[in-house]
Amino acid sequence: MALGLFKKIIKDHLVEGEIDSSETIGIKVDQTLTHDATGSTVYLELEALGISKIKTELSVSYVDHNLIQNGYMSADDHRFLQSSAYKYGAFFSRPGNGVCHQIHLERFAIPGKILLGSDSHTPTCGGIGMIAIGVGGLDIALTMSGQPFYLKMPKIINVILKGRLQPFVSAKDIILYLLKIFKVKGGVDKVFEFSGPGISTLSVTERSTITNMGTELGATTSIFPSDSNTFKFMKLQNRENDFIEILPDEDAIYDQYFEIDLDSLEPLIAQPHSPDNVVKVKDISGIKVDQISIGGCTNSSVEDITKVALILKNNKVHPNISMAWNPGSRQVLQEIERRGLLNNLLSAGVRILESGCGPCIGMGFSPPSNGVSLRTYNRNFLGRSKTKTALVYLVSPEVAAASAITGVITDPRDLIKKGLDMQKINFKRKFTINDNMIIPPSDTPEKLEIIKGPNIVSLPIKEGLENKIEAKIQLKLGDNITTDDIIPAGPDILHFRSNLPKLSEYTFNMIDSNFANKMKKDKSGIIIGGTNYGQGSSREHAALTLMYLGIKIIIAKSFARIHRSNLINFGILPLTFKNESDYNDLDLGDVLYIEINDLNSNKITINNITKNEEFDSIHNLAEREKAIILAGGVLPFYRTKQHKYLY
Ligand code: MIC
Ligand code: SF4
Repeated sequence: MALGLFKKIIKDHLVEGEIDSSETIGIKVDQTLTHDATGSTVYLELEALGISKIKTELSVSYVDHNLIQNGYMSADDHRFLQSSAYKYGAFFSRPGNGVCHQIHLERFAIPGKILLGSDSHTPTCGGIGMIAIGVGGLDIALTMSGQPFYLKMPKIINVILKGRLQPFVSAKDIILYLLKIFKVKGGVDKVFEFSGPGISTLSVTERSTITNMGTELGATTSIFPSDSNTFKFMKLQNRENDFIEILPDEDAIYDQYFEIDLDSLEPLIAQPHSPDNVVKVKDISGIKVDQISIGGCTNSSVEDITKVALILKNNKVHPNISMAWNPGSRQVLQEIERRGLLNNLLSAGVRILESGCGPCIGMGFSPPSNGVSLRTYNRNFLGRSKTKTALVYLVSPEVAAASAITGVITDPRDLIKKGLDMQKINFKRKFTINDNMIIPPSDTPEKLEIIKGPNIVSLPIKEGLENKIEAKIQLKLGDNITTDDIIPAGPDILHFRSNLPKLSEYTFNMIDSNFANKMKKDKSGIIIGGTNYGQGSSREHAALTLMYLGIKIIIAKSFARIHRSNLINFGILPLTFKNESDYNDLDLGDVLYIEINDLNSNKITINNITKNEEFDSIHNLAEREKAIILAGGVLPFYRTKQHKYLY
């Protein structure tokens, strides 16, 4: 049977289930990536699971999110991660080497393989022709210990690209256009597979900008074929030996088709506070800008920063604007320096930050009060920049650079200069490859010790789910609640990711500053959510802290994919309303009574004791998920080692 690319790769890795169903399948995973903000928990989970050696072909532990080392806590985390990587058999990318996705693409990604990452933007590597999926940390820990990864077989949308982007319109505009059409939940349980004549005009890093931000569609992943452009990229990286061509079968059939005419696209911009709030740049041009930041993992390639450096050449950053660049990787920084372009940025007045996530996750360079910030990143959720009053817009590098010169939001086509044809940026020389910041696994792990600082606390193991639950609604929320809303990041909090009791105090603190205190008093509770509850990052801490505080059940109109899995992994029951209108009848403080009955029936009737009313909910759990929930989560489930899901 003719297969598309995603299904072809899945077929090669299938250990359970059918590719032509919409049921759960099990797949073998080749590679994993973790980073410091999620990775320390992953290594604590390996400890809790009693694993001593990683079984994947390749696992890499990156340090890119919390680089500040203000005090001992993050420095201890880095040392813990480095010693754990040595001990378990992972590669370790040292702090300052760059963002996991950019480095993985440069140095480790291989067409045709399957990569799981404990970060939602793992699909970045889909640009090279591999399946790359963002998941919660426990799913990573399980695959690192040799278990298959289970997912619901997604529907595949074939995005057919035709034509060619016009000057000053870029790959970022393709993904912003998709967000404008499909919105932040349009991709849930879907894969975006790109094809068509237009793909030959896009380099691997342009493709990766698109697959990176496909995450904001809620998609399971996005993928491009591996073709001659992929070979060119791998050759630049001195990795042509890892190249294989993988194309979809010509007559492959997809679940849905969507066509984009690249010639007709224009520069686009996502307005505050959601990546899908997209309009044309020309429709809002002229808004005064206070701050611009470029880099991160969406637009972090040498091509991207070359465009910025060419536009800024012999120009100055407007005096009212503070502009910074956090390079995606050290390789990008070195390459720009070698090509003589770093000087364009420095002369124009761009601040050079360390290679890493930086301002994208609120680690410094926050905008001023009520400030307008243009960012080439992928998320502009309220408060993510750490300035709650700021207005953050998401743009392409071209729009960022043009606006830096004028001081206001600017369509770069208004600044077109003769001879500045961005489409001609073409790299022929191999990049300077320096892997000094990547430490390979140790040959003598038995001689090494894992070093834990005082802030690194082992994980609790939860009891199984009770059959009868009576609990109060502790929070009632609207649509599209993000994991940043549930447990924020930033310099004050990030170092508590390895210290659950401390971290849990910050749960929902941007929405209800008394939430953790209420939970400490009541010790149990239920949360009510709207649609797409838990969108955004993969941080399993958004489930872990709720488990720790005693939340038993979340009833929502719908869930984001990764967060729903994280809830199950930590033994919190995710239920959806059978009739969405029942959401309106629930109020904060209502006491609900629920009988689980081994989750035998997909429908669970809930009794609102306070209002003396009843409504129905649905769990839609696969068999394995039911068993995990009943056991109290993945940790107690796998520790029993007595079930058929153990390989
Ligand atoms: C993000 O962009 O939100 C993060 C920070 O990279 C997260 C990971 C995390 O919360 O640790 C993600 O995207 O998964
Ligand atoms: Fe880092 Fe931002 Fe990318 Fe998340 S989205 S991995 S915080 S650069």
